[in-house]
Amino acid sequence: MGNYSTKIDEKWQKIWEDKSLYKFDENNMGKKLYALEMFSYPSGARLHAGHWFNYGPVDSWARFKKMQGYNVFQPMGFDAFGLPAENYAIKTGVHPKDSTIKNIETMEKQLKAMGAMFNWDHEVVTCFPDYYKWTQWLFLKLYEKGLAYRKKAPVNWCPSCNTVLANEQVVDGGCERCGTEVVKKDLTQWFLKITDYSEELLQKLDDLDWPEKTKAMQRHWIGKSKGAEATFKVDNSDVTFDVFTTRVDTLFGVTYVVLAPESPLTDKVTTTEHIEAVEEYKTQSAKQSDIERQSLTREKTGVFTGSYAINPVNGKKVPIWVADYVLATYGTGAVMAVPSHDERDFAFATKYNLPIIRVVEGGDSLPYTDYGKLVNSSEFDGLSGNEAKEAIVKLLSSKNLGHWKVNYRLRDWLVSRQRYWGAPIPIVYCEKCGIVPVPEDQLPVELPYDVEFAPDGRSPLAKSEEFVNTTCPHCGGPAKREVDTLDTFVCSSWYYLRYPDSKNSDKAFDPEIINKMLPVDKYVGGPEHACMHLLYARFITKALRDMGYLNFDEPFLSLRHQGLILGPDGQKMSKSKGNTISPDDYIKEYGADVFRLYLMFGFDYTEGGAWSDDGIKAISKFVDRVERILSQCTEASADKTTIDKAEKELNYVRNFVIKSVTEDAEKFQFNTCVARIMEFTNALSKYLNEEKKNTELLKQCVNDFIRILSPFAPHFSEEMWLNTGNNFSVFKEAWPNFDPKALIKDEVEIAIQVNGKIKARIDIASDLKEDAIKETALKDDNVKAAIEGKNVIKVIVIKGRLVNIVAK
Ligand code: ANZ
Ligand code: ZN
Repeated sequence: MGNYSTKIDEKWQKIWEDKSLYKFDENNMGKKLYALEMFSYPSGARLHAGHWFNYGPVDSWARFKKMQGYNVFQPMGFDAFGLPAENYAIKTGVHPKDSTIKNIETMEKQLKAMGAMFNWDHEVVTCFPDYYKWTQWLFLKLYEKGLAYRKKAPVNWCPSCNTVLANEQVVDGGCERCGTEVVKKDLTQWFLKITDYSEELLQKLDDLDWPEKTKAMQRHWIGKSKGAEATFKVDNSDVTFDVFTTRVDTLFGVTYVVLAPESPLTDKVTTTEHIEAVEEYKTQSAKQSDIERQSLTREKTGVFTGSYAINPVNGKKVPIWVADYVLATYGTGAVMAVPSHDERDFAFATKYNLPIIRVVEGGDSLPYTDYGKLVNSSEFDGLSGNEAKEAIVKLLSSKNLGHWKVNYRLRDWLVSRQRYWGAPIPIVYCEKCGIVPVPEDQLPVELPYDVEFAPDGRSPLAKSEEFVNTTCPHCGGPAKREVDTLDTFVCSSWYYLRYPDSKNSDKAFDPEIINKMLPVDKYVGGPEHACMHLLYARFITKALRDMGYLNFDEPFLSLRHQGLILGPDGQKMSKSKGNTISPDDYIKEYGADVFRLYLMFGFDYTEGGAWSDDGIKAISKFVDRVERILSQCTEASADKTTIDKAEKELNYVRNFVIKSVTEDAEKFQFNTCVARIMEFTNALSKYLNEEKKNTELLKQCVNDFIRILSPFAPHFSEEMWLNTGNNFSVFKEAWPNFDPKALIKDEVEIAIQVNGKIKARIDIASDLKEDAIKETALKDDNVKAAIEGKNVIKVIVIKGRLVNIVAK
């Protein structure tokens, strides 16, 4: 048994803190490195293996960068508003503020036990007034700039969480948090105008060092679509409307048009005898989610409005239908239907016996959704898809009946929440003055403590007379406060800007500091944030830039996602399955470094995988072995100075390992880093068996070994560094360099096969020419015996590895 334990952890954590070893040096901005892990939610379930997997390996990476000379800033904090604390309060009666503060205390302790280089003097907690004051300030700035607005709209409502949700928080038709099916409600809510930035949010993705999959998800979510708008006139009426289409080349194939049930146009065009059916249909479709409505496989439904529209290109009259496969919120909320070349239109037309006219050649049957030469399209017949689009848009625009058009799927971000535990929206409603923003010098609008927060679909703050009733900042008359709180994603959309200047009481942050400290150089967190936090933060950065508070475009230049650590059964950890791994117990037993090393060695960082107790035991044994070998290395006595083969081999491994670990750590390939360090351990152990040892070389090896191990096992390595006669601290040391010359082997071992069976292994000069290798191989005694009496038919040389002889 080795000496390493939590005692060693505690000893070094205290020394590090006493000596402020990890303090960020504000005077060395040239080498600043902002390493950021997504901050955590202060949950009663404490710090779990997933948090550890996010923070531990990234801290190792940051330590590696520190040793490379970077001035590392690695802050930590808490995303402390939100529903779990409120739901817990409803269940237990413990106030969200009290439970949150208690959870933060526990998690801080746990995080400290990890021994990461966190800059605790920069901690932020989003539910404290000194933070949310500035979240409210941010909202007011967006409002001033026209980027926050209030509107009545059909919004997503989670009946279980009793609040509205942003589009991004609806996953497969369900609430992102609880999975309950989301319904539509007409409500007046606050929105942030993220759509003003659709194009930039899309374009700038190209330059980011982010996982391709995450970029693809954002691209898809932003959903840029290039097409055209064409204007249809309602027959016997002055009403006209536009449709958005990506296939304007199929305009001659339109046999009906469809309006979304919620489109204001629907009521305008519906004739008297169809009102009843249309109203009935509207009620039905309000109950469906957008996902259901867009599903390709779902049975199409719809009703006729009684009106007809005129096709702008050929004057043909086509019926106007209402159907819920058309969404009111996309394009113009109206679609020209081409059943011959669109699957949904085809299914609909088939069901309701509407005509189907082919206008594009190709395919055996309809619908044919690819491009091809036009047919049944009068003067456009014979044109290719692109030619036809150009020609038809040209014709339409000459008649003022159409033009090119780009659409985005991205919608504005709904930020009102009908819940208690969040930052109050700093707005007052005055009978005389209308919407009045709370002046900056009156911030924060404090969240009152004594509130009945049991949810009933209304905002809990509405029940607090004391909170609601106020005076108008503008006219001094009676006014009422906004009672909704902000989506917690607003709090987390700017926390990385607060960290470097977290104590500032005059401003959200000092632009001078922030412009030097940001962008974040490496951001690490879960992939589930792809289209929420990671999109919101980019938007807020751009908005603040345009208001003059920042001078950079993107908050996170380089992003990595950690994988998921599963329970020992390979299932997602959950209390109900009883397969959760509590880091605390393991740390008590093995020490923080063994826990961290196991996470880094046992899993591919971006993949994760199933927990294994055997795995962590093996790592614990490895750490003990390292301790033993290092002490044997230091105790070995000097016997000689000449350089022999064993020394060369050890020196080769040493340099190879330094090179590999440097490259792999950079790429977040931590498992191979640890594997290489294990190889180094084996090489040292082997060399210790030599009868005569070069202690100078051993000393250098031990020195390098501890330095490259230190980011991965920080406490243990400090102890080893001290034990091997060095001065505090290994983290003040430079990361070792490798000697490229030591990596050129002058001899290599190759295997010789005869008819597929290995007959010999020989050492040859590594620069030996192919012919000479063949000759040497054929001269070997074992080989000679194996080919005795046979004809050598072929000799194949695979350089540096193998000679293959075929003989019959
Ligand atoms: C006629 C047509 C013919 C279409 C054809 C497609 C194929 P993206 O790529 O997603 O932008 N569309 C337009 N607005 C819609 C809405 N509010 N709800 C549902 N569908 C809508 O898709 C654009 C296509 O989706 C448009 O092109 C339109 O159908 C439909 F052979 O117009 B198309
Ligand atoms: Zn007023």
